[in-house]
Order: sequence, then C-alpha cells, then structure tokens
Amino acid sequence: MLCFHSQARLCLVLGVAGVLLGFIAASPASAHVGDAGPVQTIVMDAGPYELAVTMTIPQALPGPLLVDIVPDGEPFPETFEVRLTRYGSPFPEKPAALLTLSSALSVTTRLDIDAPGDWEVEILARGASGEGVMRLPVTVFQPPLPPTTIPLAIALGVLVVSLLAGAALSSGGRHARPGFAGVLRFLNYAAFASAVASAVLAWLQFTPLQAETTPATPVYSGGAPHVNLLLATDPRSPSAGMPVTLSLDLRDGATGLPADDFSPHHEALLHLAVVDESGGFFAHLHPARLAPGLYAVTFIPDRPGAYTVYVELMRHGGSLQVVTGRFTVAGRVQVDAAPLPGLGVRDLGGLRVEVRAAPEPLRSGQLTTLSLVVSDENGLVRDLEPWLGMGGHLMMRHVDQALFSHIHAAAPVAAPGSTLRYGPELRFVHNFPRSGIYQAWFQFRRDGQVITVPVTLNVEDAQ
Ligand SMILES: [Cu+2]
Repeated sequence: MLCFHSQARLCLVLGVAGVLLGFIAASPASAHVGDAGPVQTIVMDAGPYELAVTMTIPQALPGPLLVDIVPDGEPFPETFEVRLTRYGSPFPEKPAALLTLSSALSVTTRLDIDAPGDWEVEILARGASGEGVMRLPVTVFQPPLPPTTIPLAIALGVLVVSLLAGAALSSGGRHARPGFAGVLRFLNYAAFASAVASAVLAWLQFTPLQAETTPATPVYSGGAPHVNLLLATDPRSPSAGMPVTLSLDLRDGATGLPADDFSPHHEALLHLAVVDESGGFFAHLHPARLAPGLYAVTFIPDRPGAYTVYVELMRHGGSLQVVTGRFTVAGRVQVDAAPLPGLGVRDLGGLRVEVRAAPEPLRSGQLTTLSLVVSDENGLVRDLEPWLGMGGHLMMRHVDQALFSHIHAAAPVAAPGSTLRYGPELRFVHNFPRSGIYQAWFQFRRDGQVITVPVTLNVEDAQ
C-alpha cells in the first residue's frame, strides 16, 4: 500500500509542478527558411560588400535570433545597422543593433524573436566604399504539438490534484476517520496510476520529438511552379566602364506573385552569372534581396555588347532551376578583348594554373574529367579554401547559349567556417551533350580571394 509522509508528498507535488511548468515553457521552435535547418549561412552582396551571414534560429520562443556577419572578401565595411521586422512590415527606423567590425572581421548580434512566423532581417553595411543593404527572410515556426501532449497534461494534472488532495487530507489528521481512509487509498492509487502514465507519456513525448522537428516544406502538387525573371537595368542604357545596377524581379510562373520561397543552396539564395557574348566578361555574383522576390546587384561591365544573365535558384521542396535574361551595353571596349585561352598552362596573379582534360580530344557524349593543377613559386598548392562550401566551381556554356552548366569539384563539401583545404588538383566530371565551342570559368579561393580561370573548350563530335 502506498502511503506518503505529508512533507515528502509536498516535495513530490512541487517537483511534479516544476516538471509541468518546465514542459510548458520548453515548447520547441524550428526554422524554416528553405531546407537549411536551424543554422544557415547565406552569402550576399550588400552593395559593394560581400557578406556571409549566419543565422541561428531560436529553438524556443521567445528567444534570440543569432546573426553573425563576416565579410566574404574585400572591401570590408566598417559598421552595420541591423533591423528586424515581421515579414512584409516596414523596418523600424531605430536599428535593433549598431555594430562595428572588429579586427576579428566578424560581428554577432542577438535579435529578440517573440512569435513564430515569417520575419525579415535588414543589414545595412557602411564603409569607405559606400553603403549597401540586404534583407534576409527568416521563418521561425512552432511545430504542432505531439499527439501525446494532451494525455500527458491530463495525467500530470490528475497526479498533482491527487497528491495535493491527499496531502491536504492527511495533514488535517482526518484520515483517522473511517470514511477518509478509503478516500486516501483511492487518491494514492490515482497518484500512482497517473505517475506511471505520466512517465510513459513523457517518454513518448520527448523521444520522437527530435526526429519530427524536421521543417515542413510547402506542398505543391507536381512541384513548385517555375520562376519568371523580369530584368531591368539602371541606367536603362548601360555603358561599358560605368556601373550598372541589375534588378531581378522574380515571379511565380503560375500566380505572377513575387517568388520568395528560395532555399539557400551553396550558401546563397541566388547565384547569378553575368556573361557577355564573347565570354570575356564573366561575373559570379550574389545579388542582395531587397524585398520579396526582388534582388539587385551593381557591377561594372567592361565591354559593349549583348550580355546574358543566368540566375540559379531553388524553390522550397524543388530542385535547382536556371532562369536567364539579357541586356545590352553600349560604349567602347575598356580592356584587351583577347579570346579565352584553351587547355594548358597560364599565369594568374602569381599562381600557375594548368587546365587538363582527359580523355583528349574532348568529345560529346563521353564522360570527361576536366582538372586544374594549381601551383605557385613554392610548388604545388594545397591550401585552397572552400568557397560557397566547395573546393571549386565550374560554370560553362555552349557558345550558341543553348547549354549552361554549373559543376562542382569532386571533393568533400565544407561546412561554413571549415578548415578543410583543397589542392593541388581540382577535378570536375562532365558529359558534353553536344559538340562545339564551350566557354568555361573555373573558380576557387585562396587567401580570401576568388580566382577565376576562363577557358575555351573545343568539343568534337562523338565518334
Ligand atoms: Cu554563387
């Protein structure tokens, strides 16, 4: 027979109440900007500054959203203003945080999130090169309560009530009376049964919870619709050698509304390649998100002609898609417009890069390995840094612009901040779908600098 001393009973009541309160307070929250999980790093250009922003979503609400900002290359900004607002609402005038970039080249702030749902974080960067802004969407959601929640709350409630009632009865000394002995016994049984039920339900409650907090993604029947790109330039007639701002207005292909459900992939919401018709101008950029579905980036085209933009994006629950746009640049050539070199050795800013292909000659329909071998004056280089999580990137297109490819080096993927290093050889595997001339740009990073290796590839017909 169960019988508690009244003080022990009181301790138990307080303990159970504590567990109950703790359980209620610890309702978990999860992140859902794309499929990136509760910690996500996004590389984006805020005006002249390329920033890697790592956001850590609070696991319980209210809680702090940690925002860590690291410049991803020069120029470095000096100060940051960080603001937070509910998705679609104007940003407050007063920043939530004013930060100054230290010699550690990293700043961190905590923004208070008090409710689940969609939020936007604005980062305004200022420095000697001017100012730039980016606005990042963040989703914090509270998952639906597990089905055991209500039975657990009832079992804990019965446990507390029966223990409290038993404590009250026994402390009054009335249990000596004949009628109360039976009541007390009943309360003890009720307390015992609800304690066992609570333990089992609590185990069920917390065991599967970890596995089930994977973020849900919007459900589209047949996959997310495609995205349309409305491209605009400012000025409307750009000139070679002068800055131009590209605005990318991305719209859902079904509704026509702004498409704003992009999953970060390779550490960015969008990857933009801008190439002129000769292939002599190539830029791999990460435009700033300014408003839902609206991105912008500024750069200087160095030669006149027809330019193509390739925007790489991934909608929630979808696969990568590339949308293209075109614009024209007037004016005169600002640089030596020599054709891109072919396979072989070249010198690039103190580095010797050999571009190899196997098997040679290149043929369509044949699995081909393209590789870079990087060395400097001290010999082979083994300290290439991850860029966008990869050892190397290769963007490539057929000259008639029918084909665009983005290939990653066959090497381990690096998490943000990884100390993983690559080299001296970066290998890329591809099967050329058709013969002809391809313009290719290999990219890797060393000492914080991204190095681009332009190459012309002549692919012969399949044998
Ligand atoms: Cu990119």
